[in-house]
Amino acid sequence: MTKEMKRVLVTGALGQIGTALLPVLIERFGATNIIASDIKPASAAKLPSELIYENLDVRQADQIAALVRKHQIDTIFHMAAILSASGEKNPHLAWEVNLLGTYNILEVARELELVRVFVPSSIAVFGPETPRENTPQDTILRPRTMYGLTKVTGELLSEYYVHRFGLDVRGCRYPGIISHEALPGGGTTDYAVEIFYEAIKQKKYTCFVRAETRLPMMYMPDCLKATLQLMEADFSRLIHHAGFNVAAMSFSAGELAAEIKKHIPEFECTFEPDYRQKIADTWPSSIDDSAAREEWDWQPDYDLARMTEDMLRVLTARYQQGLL
Ligand code: NAD
Ligand code: AKB
Repeated sequence: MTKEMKRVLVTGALGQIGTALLPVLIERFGATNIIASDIKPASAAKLPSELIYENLDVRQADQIAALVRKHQIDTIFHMAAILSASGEKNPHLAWEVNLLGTYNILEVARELELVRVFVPSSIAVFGPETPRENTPQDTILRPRTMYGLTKVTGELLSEYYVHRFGLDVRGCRYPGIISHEALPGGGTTDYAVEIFYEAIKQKKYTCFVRAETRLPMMYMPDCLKATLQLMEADFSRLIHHAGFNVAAMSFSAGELAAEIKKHIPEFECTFEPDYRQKIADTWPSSIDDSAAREEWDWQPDYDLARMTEDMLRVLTARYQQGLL
């Protein structure tokens, strides 16, 4: 029987995904049952007023354990991380936050017998030797970034805790996530978000990967749907636990620019690849997510056209109110 989740801690809650996840968790569990945390101060974001906020550095296991005890936490959504581009600038920090942080979360969860933990992974687990098209669930994991390396280890650690200690750990390999609330935090796929803001504000954008760079992407509502659906799936149906491939759409940077141009005809995009091109070149262009579909009924709602329309609608309204 899958145990019930009642009191939830979110780490890295002020990041791109954490910020969008909080309202969904409040809706699902009630505001008084959600504890948001981040290494940044609460003032760094506009949080729902009824929410409990705690400063937490996931590198400090004693801090995590104290918070879990204080708030009688039974479930953790572990979103704290250093992403791929920031990780290449500071590999040591990525190692510490992503590896030690994840290990600490799993250890505290084991010791204090939590009900469930979500540990996200990424398409960054793949590398140049991985099949690039329709990348299988179980395949070669030899990434070339420190971020990817920590994500592979996070997946392996998560599976270890499931099999060795019976801890219920789950996670999926998010593609590049596109959203309109908190800005992305130092990843390679950040261009797919920045392009919308600049298209509306400046009518032009200089993209840091080549036009033909094609990567798997997902709109935030699908990201949140996948996260909650996997966390609420029947444990007995799961063959995999951490690192589920999840797909929604794949497009090149040029195709994204062309899609935006359909709505903003004067929009011009130029392409000037920087150090992030090398990272993007090692990642898949499309993902086979049949394991997620079979084991917990995954299905996305947004494709490129629908996502673009929605992003432009929301951001244009905000721009017109002087809020962008
Ligand atoms: P983000 O960079 O936007 O947010 C991460 C948060 O972690 C930040 O608010 C940061 O302040 C916090 N943080 C950093 N160091 C910390 C520490 N030592 N202790 C506590 N908090 C710390 O990241 P995100 O996009 O929200 O990603 C959430 C998770 O999803 C990460 O595990 C990331 O690897 C994964 N992911 C994200 C994407 C994406 O496109 N956004 C894609 C694949 C996987
Ligand atoms: C990044 O680009 O680092 C993230 C990811 C795909 O993990 N968006």
